Amino acid sequence: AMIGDLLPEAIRAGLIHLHYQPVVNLHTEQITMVEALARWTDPELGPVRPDEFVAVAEANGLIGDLTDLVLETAVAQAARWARAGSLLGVAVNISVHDLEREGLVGTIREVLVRHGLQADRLVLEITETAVMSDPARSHDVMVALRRLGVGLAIDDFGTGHSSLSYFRDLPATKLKVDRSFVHTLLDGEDDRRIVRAIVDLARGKDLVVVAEGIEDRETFDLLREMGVQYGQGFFMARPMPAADVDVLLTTGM
Ligand code: G
Ligand code: G
Ligand code: NA
Ligand code: MN
Repeated sequence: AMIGDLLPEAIRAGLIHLHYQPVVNLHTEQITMVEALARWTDPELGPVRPDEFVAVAEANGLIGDLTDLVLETAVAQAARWARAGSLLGVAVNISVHDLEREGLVGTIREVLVRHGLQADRLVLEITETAVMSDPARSHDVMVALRRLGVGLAIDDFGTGHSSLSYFRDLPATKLKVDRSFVHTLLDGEDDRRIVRAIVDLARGKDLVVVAEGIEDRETFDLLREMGVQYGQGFFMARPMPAADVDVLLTTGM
């Protein structure tokens, strides 16, 4: 069987589970939030890569159901952390197709209320490319989501095509610097100039900057010195089950 044949049942049966990757304050080195990342191991296919099954879900009209499952699981987990006295926020990736859904904002409100989670504990990550596929529509949806109180991160920032005038009015709370700029940061001045420019743009709009894909101490230190507040990457922590996040929270990074 193929991914497309097995995915509907995997979603229906809740066989997609989540790993959580810590986002770390580069100054305090504390975990401030986690990004939820979907994982699926099929009995027949074995582990299926998320970029593959997300693409299949988008192509087969299943992405709404997948996003709902991820939202439900991640919000339930964040509510558990909140009840345990943790301040941990959770980020969920949403697809370009989710932005086109009529009921998206209502669904998110309903899930938050049902789990008793404060809206500001949830961040939705939207890639810059998704935002720019229908800039006017994206803007309206983002404004409605901000009214709800959830955070909005522009994912893979720097790889899409937003103009500076669109950026000026962007109702986001966070920029995630794409890991293609972070990877080669130590190699030369070009990527450093780009990251500095992003930090500068963000400061002007009171946006939080998160660097993705930090894989070594040198890059971590350089980003902190450049004024980036938060980071994510294999150097600090890989995506992991919620129980392993609990261990990190009690023992420290
Ligand atoms: O999780 P990485 O570990 O391999 O994820 C690969 C890609 O799949 C990334 O681009 C990531 O954003 C995407 N992805 C992972 N989980 C989800 C999800 O729940 N929803 C969406 N839309 N994309 C996801
Ligand atoms: O931005 P996006 O949602 O695509 O990011 C999630 C993806 O990035 C996941 O596939 C995750 O496993 C991956 N990722 C997280 N940290 C690192 C890292 O330090 N290096 C690399 N190469 N990938 C990372
Ligand atoms: Na993301
Ligand atoms: Mn990204």
